[in-house]
Amino acid sequence: MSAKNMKRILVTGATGQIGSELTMELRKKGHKDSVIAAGHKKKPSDKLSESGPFEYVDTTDRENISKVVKKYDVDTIYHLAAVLSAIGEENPQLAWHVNMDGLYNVLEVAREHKLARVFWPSSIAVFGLKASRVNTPQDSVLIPRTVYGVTKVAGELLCNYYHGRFGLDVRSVRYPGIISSETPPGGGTTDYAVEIFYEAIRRNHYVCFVKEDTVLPMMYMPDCMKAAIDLMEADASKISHRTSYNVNAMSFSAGELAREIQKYIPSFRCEYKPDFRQKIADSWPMSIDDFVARKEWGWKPSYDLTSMTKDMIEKLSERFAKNMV
Ligand code: AKB
Repeated sequence: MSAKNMKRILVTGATGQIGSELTMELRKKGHKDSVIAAGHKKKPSDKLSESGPFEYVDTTDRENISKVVKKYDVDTIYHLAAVLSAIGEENPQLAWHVNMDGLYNVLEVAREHKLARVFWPSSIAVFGLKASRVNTPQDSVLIPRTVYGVTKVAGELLCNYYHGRFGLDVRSVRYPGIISSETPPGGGTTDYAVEIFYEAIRRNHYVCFVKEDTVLPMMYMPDCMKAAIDLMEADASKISHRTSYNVNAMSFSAGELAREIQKYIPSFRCEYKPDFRQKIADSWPMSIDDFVARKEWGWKPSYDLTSMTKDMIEKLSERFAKNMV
């Protein structure tokens, strides 16, 4: 790729669960200096700060985003900075401020500077009790119970508006719970599906905050990154949904996950003590129908419960052995 045509990408939320790995993946795919990682308060890992540019950016401050976009001549933003569902329920005002003002600022900066493309993740949290919980269709009733879900529905509509009104090429997927071994998630309802691996390896014991038979849709990090990158690289003519796409990978209960882990760590024991997050989980789909994403831009995940668990145990065990956790 010539230097002139090279994309200059800004990743907000780059110290978070998805951002930390997606930044490295994008750097691997292109010139490392053309992917600018942006975090807010958290110190970046050495890997992140040594492999390319890093900036502190508060996405609730539009001028702050604008400055970085100008400094690096950014033409693409992956806007991942967000407050997740459980923290959102503890502090709804913060969730609204960070999620809505942050997205609005990113869209405004993208409009003003005529950026080529924006990626913004929505979530299965857009669905509520009025949507069918099994194979939830792409076009369903969206009446979420959480403020996080409310910000995701409003965000989807705002993205769709910016596309229709200003021609901004904004793209989005509705992520399920994301499972990964590099950076733990912070403050989501699906966090148990990551914590369980850390505690199984560290202590052979985990107290799970949802019931054993709670089923939710999940996705492994390589597929999570693939969904974002494939959608961003798809020809614009293939994309008919400018709200957000359902993307499915796997669905399992907390008990099924514990039993899969026991195949590698037979002494592992999981207890179930549901807390306020159970109610959130019970309002979300158990599985989602992603027919539209598969048809329009060729979405196809690679990992299921078996292959994800094997890879997670291997990767995390290695990180524990090297004292990297
Ligand atoms: C959360 O649990 O809040 C997130 C999500 C499903 O969007 N992981």
